[in-house]
Amino acid sequence: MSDKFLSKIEGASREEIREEQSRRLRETVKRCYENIPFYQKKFDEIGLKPEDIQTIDDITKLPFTTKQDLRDNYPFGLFAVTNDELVRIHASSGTTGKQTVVGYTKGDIDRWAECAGRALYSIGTRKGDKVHVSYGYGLFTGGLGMHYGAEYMGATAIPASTGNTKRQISLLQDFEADIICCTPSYALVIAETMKEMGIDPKTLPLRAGYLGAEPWSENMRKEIEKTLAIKAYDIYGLSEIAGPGVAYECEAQEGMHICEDYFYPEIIDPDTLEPVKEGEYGELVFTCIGKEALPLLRYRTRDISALSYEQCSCGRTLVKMTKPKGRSDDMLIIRGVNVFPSQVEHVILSLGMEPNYQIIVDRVNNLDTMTVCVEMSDEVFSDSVKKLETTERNIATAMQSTLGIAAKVKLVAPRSLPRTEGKAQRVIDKRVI
Ligand code: DLL
Repeated sequence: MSDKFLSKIEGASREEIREEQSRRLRETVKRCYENIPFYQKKFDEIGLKPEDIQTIDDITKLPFTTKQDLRDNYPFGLFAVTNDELVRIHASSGTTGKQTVVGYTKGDIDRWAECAGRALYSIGTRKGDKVHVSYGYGLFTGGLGMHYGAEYMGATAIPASTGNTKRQISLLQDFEADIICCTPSYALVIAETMKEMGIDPKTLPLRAGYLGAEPWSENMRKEIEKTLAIKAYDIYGLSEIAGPGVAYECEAQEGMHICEDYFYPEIIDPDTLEPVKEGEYGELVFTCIGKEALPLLRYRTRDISALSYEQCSCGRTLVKMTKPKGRSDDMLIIRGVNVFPSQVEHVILSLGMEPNYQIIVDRVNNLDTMTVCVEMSDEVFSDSVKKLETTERNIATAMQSTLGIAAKVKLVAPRSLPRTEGKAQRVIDKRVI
């Protein structure tokens, strides 16, 4: 370990990084071809042999992988190892019956912990510091990801998990945490609750927050820094690739450094699938070049971002990505849970309702809210008020169990929702982030 960075590679020359990437890509491609029938079939279809991949520049010859491929191979079909080598499983939040399941070997967990550890180190966390982790612990990668990262780099992890904000604040006071890890929206809830409790955030030793798992703006950063009296840093990740720590903002805050020795990034045009020029926005694609259990090739994240290879003033040479500025699909992130409008539709239709609905997402008191307006048929419309209330409740219950988050359901009059000639506007996102 150097003093400046947690891992030497963070400051290595571009040639050294490329060499390491090429070596790991060759290994990964071989591993995929030999152990994952899905990839073997894809390679054979396009006449690609593992030996055709020699350097990192050959990566564009490889096929893409999508979330649908993970779903189609649910739960373990894309794993390159047998179950006895797995030490952990996570799953993505809020999907229907078939979730996106990800697995890790012991080595995968170590490398992921290293990435989350690099992140914490880069914002000045050191041995002796306490890291209060308020991301959810569970199938979601946020809690355990940052927990292992803190332990890996020698700090003290406080596994607070989510919920019970007043208790979280007492813990922050009593244990004197230095760093908090949570979603940006939850950071604001904590700030607001502190105010209600009459606690001045400046009286706490808390100095920084590692905030991510959902999109947030520069304005939100300012608001958090002011109301919580901390420095707010961005951290990015996705379960398919590892979890938090795939990319992280350092103290210089000039973009998020990607752990590109483990997760090789590309930016493509989501329509043509061709790479775009450096600095241009497009869809972020990752190839896991240091994963044993789930080494995904050219995984389409759907996040829209841009890359910069300009050296950072912190001295790190690792490529940087901009804050994701949207998605190339219709996935919504509501209170940290991934929600697809198609899931809402599935619930509504499965309960015999009409396929006319609208999802209204808003942010009230810094927390995301979701209201689903469902149009009634003439028949349902003539039901008694009591029966309509029961129908609303039934839809809400089904929604909660399918999506994993609560949604308010409002039955609306027949033919009252707007109709369009083209694509229906299913989602109205009123959040200003
Ligand atoms: O959200 C992992 C994570 C946990 C990242 C804690 C950071 C902190 P998933 O639930 O699989 O994993 O969701 C991944 O969330 O594709 C992005 O669309 C979005 N996302 C994650 N981090 C950021 C961020 C975790 N910093 C999806 N800014 C990703 C904007 C983010 N969007």
